[in-house]
Amino acid sequence: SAANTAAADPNAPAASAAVVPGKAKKNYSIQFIQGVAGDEFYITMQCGVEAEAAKLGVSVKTQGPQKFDPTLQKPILDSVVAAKPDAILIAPTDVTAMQTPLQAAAAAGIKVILVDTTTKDPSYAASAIASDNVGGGKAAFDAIKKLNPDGGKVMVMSTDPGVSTVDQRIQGFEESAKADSKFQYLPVQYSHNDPATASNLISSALQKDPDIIGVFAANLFAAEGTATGVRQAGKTSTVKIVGFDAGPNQIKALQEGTVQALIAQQPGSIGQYGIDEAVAALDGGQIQPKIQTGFTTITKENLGGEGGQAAYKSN
Ligand code: T6T
Repeated sequence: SAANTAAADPNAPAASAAVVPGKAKKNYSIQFIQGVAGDEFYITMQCGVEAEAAKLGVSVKTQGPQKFDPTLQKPILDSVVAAKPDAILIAPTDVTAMQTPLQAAAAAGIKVILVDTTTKDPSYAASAIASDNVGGGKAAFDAIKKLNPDGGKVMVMSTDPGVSTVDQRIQGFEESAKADSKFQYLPVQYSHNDPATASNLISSALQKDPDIIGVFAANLFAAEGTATGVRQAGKTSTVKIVGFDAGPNQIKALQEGTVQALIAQQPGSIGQYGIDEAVAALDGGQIQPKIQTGFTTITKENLGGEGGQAAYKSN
């Protein structure tokens, strides 16, 4: 299965997810709700969603909140549920706040497929598809260790507590860092998915601890802001940054040397499998309740090969 492949070799491409029907039995209406609009990770996922929907002959619409924020995502979900689509693909923005609204959507007879993030108790969902985020956090630590084998102070720049994906990445990174006596793990900073906030937070952190040797930036916007802050502090040569995600700005930062490694997810595949599972659930076919997709560690060295192919689309 995809899960086994990812566990055995994080660099292996995710195996094909589902028993994929050639065509859906009906032209179902499916709604995709992103974690946030305008994020290249979810834009790439949308491409996967739309391509698979066209292949299987179902209709899909996409929308997302202006910020990665449950108070903005919940009203979108509520209006989508009121329109009664056959299925909803959603990346919930908070493990707690989105739990009850999603349970209500499933109780209304709509098939719910979780893509990327999850909630506390996802038992209402027909299927959940996500990266190996704990594994990705561990891979981020391995990348920092490779760049700085002598160890030192490391910290994580996250978005918000309660976002399942980034919390799992932190968990993986923290476990690895604490297991290695050469490294000192500093408290996580929360930048609210805002690059300017991440930039300010890393500037202050570097004033307090000028000997930080590595930062794991747990998503695209955290990485963007961290790179800016480290560059403005003139610390690019001593502070190694490993970012999660591979949007166009992250690839540029890697090329310019302001970021040293990226953990690239497979958002297109997550979207594709999301549609497969929605159609399987609606057709009464064979569902895979849990699918784990892989990731690739990209550095300047492998950017032209497999790494380059892992980059996200910007539109
Ligand atoms: O890292 C992705 C996604 O996996 C995460 O849940 C939220 O942030 C991103 O969308 C990147 O901005």
